[in-house]
Amino acid sequence: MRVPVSDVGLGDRAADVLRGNDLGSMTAAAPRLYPHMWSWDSGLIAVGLARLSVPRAITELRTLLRAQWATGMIPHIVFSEGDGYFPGPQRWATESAAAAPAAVRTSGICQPPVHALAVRRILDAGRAAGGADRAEAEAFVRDTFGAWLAWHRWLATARDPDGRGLVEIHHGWESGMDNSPRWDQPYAAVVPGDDLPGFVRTDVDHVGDLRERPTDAEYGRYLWIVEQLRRVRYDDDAAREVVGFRVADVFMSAILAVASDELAGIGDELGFDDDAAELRELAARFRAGVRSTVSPSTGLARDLDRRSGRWIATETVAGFAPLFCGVDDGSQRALFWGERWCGHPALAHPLPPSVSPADPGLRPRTYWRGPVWPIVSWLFSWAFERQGDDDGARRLRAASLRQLAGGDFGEYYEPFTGEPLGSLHQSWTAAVALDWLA
Ligand code: 9YW
Repeated sequence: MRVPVSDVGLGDRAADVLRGNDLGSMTAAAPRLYPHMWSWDSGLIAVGLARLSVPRAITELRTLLRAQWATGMIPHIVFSEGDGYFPGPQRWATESAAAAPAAVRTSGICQPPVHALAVRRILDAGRAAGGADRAEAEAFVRDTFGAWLAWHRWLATARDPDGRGLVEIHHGWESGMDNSPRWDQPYAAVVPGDDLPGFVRTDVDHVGDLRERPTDAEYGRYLWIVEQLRRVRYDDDAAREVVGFRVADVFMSAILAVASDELAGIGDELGFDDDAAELRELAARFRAGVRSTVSPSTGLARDLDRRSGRWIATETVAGFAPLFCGVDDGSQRALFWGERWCGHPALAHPLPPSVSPADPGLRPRTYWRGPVWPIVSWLFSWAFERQGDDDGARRLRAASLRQLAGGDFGEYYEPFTGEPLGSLHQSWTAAVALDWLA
């Protein structure tokens, strides 16, 4: 039987995980499975680090920004010197891209823009601590505001060229929810060419139960898209023409909306009035985009396959994008806590699984096809708190801390048994625990 550690012990163990995965100026996403920096992980890791050391949290985000592309894109992986992860820098070959940074090796796609949430947390933590932390946090925010703004502008232009208020993604990896059933329909149209270079996966060496990971067929499609992007040297305009996967991602759009509000608030404080106004317009545009996707029959938001023009109506946690970004009329909140979701009687903890527990297609051990991801629970608890729903935030926090009480900091959890799965000692899981415990 798993012996729960006390909340105090849990905080110490979470801090140990972040220290153990610290590579100096970046934190590996996980000890063996993911030996590099991932973009949205680093945002959430910085939220946790801000509870331990404001300067270390700042270092994390400065490292990420050193990898920013000239276009404004923040790449989804910043490679460390470590190896053992595939696809690594040789496969991505982003040195051929005109916009890629010269001194840092990166992937050529992006991930959800959660970073402004961390910037706000760092500023608040610095101010609360006072002294040198305050000075450093304020200088950091002033120095980097333009870089975060450029990132949001890139998403709002290169990835929403028609101004619909929906961020277009070119790879399931960009959503952060890699093999979610959301992407099955668009991936079905991705047929790897005969000239796809061969590959040997390394993820399967680090996860004991292969059912937890995507299949080889899924990996073939993932790598075919990398190949398509590599062949056009990651040029934004050319990519839209050639890439086999173009989907308006409703959850990423909701993240861009709330993050733009956070950045607008910081812009106000810095006296950057025009930038703040631009960010608020952007937030309003993406909120309207999110609202426009809601299915009248299920009440859930949908992604839009831009290549086929078809809606993607899967019953996944991403369907709560309107609730997350504050454009819900109350019906999504009821659905979220109801029997098809957190209130499902078979769940080990009342937390949102990646797929509805009432959906017979849920696969309880397979990655984004069923397990509960603590960072997703954290994002909703963050949003609820921001919306003034303290009770909702408290319920997610309490249930998540019970889920994490074993101190393993799993990458994801079996929804019905509560077993930790994937990589243990996952950095962002430890980071959100620290934030919940603060
Ligand atoms: C992979 C690092 C990343 C996350 C993603 C998650 C997984 C990497 O791990 O993808 O190779 O499977 O899906 O959201 O950023 O934690």
